[in-house]
Amino acid sequence: MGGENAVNTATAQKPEGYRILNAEDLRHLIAHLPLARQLGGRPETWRIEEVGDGNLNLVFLVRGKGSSGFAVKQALPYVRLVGESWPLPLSRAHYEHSALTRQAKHVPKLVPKIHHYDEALALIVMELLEPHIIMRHGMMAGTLYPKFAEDISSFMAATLFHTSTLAMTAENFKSLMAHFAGNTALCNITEDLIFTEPYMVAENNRWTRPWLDGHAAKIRQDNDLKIAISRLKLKFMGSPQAMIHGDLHTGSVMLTSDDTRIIDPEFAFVGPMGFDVGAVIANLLLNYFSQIGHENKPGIRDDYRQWIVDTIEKVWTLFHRKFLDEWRTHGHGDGYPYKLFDNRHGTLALERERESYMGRLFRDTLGFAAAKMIRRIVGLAHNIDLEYIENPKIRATAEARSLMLARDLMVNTSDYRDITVVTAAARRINDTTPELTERNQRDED
Ligand code: SR1
Ligand code: MG
Repeated sequence: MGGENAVNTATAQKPEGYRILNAEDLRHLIAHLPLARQLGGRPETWRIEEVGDGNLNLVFLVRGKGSSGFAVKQALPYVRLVGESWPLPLSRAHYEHSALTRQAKHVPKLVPKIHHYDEALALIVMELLEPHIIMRHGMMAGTLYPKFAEDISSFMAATLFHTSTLAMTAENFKSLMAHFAGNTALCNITEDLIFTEPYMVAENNRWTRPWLDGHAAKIRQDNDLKIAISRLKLKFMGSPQAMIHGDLHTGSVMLTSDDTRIIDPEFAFVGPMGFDVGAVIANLLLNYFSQIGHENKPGIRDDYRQWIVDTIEKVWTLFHRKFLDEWRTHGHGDGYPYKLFDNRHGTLALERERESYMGRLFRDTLGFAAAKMIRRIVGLAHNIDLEYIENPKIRATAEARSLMLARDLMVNTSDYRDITVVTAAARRINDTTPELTERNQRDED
């Protein structure tokens, strides 16, 4: 797992002055910062708790007088999910801070405000998002988010377009690439956990046993799938299109019914745009298939399933429209030089090319979405949408259906002409694939 490199980089990048904070250390630290005034009251009265449930970091909530408060994120020098045996550079806080700052220039209302950054402690103090919750949790409870598709499509269209050469000069874009080029350890996690390990025997892999033993084995023997994932891996490593969030799943979204914030861009680097759009679609699809495990009566979540389907379709169609709008209005980057298309025929040709660009981006999106679905079922880090389904047979049924769609999306991508073909396939698989039984589980072996 990117072994020696990760260890060396982690050791080399641990800055002087770093220590892992506990609640009391943090109280002391904040008490000496000007932002302490915003909390009001004496430091002893602040309520501080560590609530991080992600795979990598510590997250503290600090509450002062009234509704005042902060969320404080500190990078640990290792992967929290695994422990100290897997070192990870603290520099990810630097990249996260940098990505948040850049995103805020384009979509200030869709990211958390930063109040303080301490490079040595790898610590970011942000606005406390309340009463927001992590989207994954809300979807597991069947909560509708009417603004989500609008907001996430605005976030992706603006952040991806404005950090690409469609909007930027070649010179500025190269500085951006250089800036994020050091985030190699985080990219390495993605390269291993998403694009490699689920397709081989690897210590990190796990799945719902014994139900999916046969499915996991099939994946490891499926050369068409292995070629397809390798092409996607090449694209991930070698397509610097824009500054991407890099981990845009529904655990990186905090929201209420009328406010959406995108958090946690520590995996940011200059990579393929479809990786972000695909992450959103993958996580909505996984949640769609997981609903069988969250409804207390068969069919009771049908309306919710319909909302997810509508949302998936809207995410793509709104993103498509907004990205093109940005391009038509602000397309002054070095990517498609305006002077080449400066007459009526040129304008028409450029407009056709824009549609063709979006077609390529759509296919990338589907491929990356499929990769993100498969890794959450047979790789190391799973989604609680599926993990929290207690009955393993039901969980495995939802997972098997997800794998079925993902495999087809990845291998037969060009059969999916538009997003409604994807949602129709999801619906068909969900409605017609029988639940796993002991017998068909054995048949898969
Ligand atoms: C070891 S880190 C596992 C996963 O957690 C993050 O959210 C990323 O998705 C990463 O792949
Ligand atoms: Mg995260």
